[in-house]
Amino acid sequence: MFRRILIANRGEIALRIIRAAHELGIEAVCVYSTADRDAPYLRLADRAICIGSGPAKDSYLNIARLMAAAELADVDAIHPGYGFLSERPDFSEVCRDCKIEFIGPSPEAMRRLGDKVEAKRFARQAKVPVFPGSEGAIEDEEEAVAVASEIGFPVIIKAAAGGGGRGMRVCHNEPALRTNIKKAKQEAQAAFGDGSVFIEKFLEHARHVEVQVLGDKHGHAVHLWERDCSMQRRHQKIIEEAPGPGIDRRKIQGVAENAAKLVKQAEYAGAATVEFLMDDQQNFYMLEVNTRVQVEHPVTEAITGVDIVKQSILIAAGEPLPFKQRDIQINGHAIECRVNAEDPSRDFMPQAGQIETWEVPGGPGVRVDSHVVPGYRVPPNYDSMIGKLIVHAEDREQAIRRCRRALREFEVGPIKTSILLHRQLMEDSSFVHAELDIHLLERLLK
Ligand code: MV4
Repeated sequence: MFRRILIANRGEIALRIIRAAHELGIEAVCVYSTADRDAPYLRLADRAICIGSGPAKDSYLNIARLMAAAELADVDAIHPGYGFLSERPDFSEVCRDCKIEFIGPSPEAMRRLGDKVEAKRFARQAKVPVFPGSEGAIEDEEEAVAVASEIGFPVIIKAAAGGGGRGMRVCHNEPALRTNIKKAKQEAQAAFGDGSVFIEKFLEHARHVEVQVLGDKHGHAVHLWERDCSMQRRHQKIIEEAPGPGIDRRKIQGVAENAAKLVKQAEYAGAATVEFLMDDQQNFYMLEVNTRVQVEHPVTEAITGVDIVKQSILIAAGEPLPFKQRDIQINGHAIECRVNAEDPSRDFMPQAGQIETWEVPGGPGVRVDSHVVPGYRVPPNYDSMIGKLIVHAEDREQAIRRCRRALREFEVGPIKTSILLHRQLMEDSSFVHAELDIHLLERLLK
């Protein structure tokens, strides 16, 4: 087992990883930028090392400085959290070269599943459903037109190296496809250093459903069921819940089991999320695989009782998964509300500055994951998420009631946050009736 790990991240996820490490009897070393120097969670770390200035490229994205800190602190492993370097195969590779365990997949497994064309190949092999479309990357305009005439319009062009909504173009007819294919390739080359693009059938109305998987280093993988993450704006999720409301359990069971098979066949060790769109007939189509722990992991922890962050550390240390698929049962319903330092009434303008009031809810079934305390200053350099409220109850209706209650208790000021919006969403009839769609939130905001 590891003696000491380094956390290559900040904020709530750094604190979440400190807590998991300490429960495992592992020392936690944090790194921080000068913008985070006064952050109180650093005092919970066994050691905190300054690695540079506020801009992420000079600190949390700077591999050389992170490796220097890891060497200085003599750690056995590095947890990347989410964002920053968490999905960079070159970082996983540098860790391996330095004989420091990367708490996440090998660079090879990360490359295999991080590339959307490759991931689709693994999906087909594992009988994970994908959208009809090109088998691999599209080489030229004629090939694109041929595939489109087979699957029919509308189609979507995606970058193999893209993700999270970057590098996509929807085409409704052949002339549009012809003009867009060249542009998409150039754009992908400029943005990701890889001009590979592929096309697939475009689905307009859908829900975003994702399956949590854990794979170990002994060839085992289990799924932890699904989350619905349809409540999003501009590819930023704002509410996530588990299990997916109204989803046929037999159907999702088959999809989730094959998602676990996909992860196993990719020889992937660590936490992974297989993302899907689900249409109104509850057909599933895989979008991509996220090769990291996700912001929304706590709703899955709530319904399964599995500590995903602890498991990710144990997997990296070479431990076999301590449970079988049949041990993973769903208990109740969980909802997560992301608390962002943003003003929803001003087009979600980021809010930096001092938080005076920070009164968090408590009581049965309420969890708040946050590094904020009264007097905390939100630095302007990073993303605006300052915490997460996670509620757990016996069913969705009770979870919504509990969520409303917790949101009433949650007071933050003077900076604006998404709490007021969450209070409104918990009363919205479409949300309450689980009439979910990836465009619902943007419709409600109009
Ligand atoms: C799609 C799609 C419709 N049809 N693919 C956006 C993020 C990236 N992971 C894939 N995305 C989409 N891919 C096909 N074939 C619609 C989206 C999409 C979306 C997906 C999930 C959550 C929110 C979304 C918002 C807009 C578009």
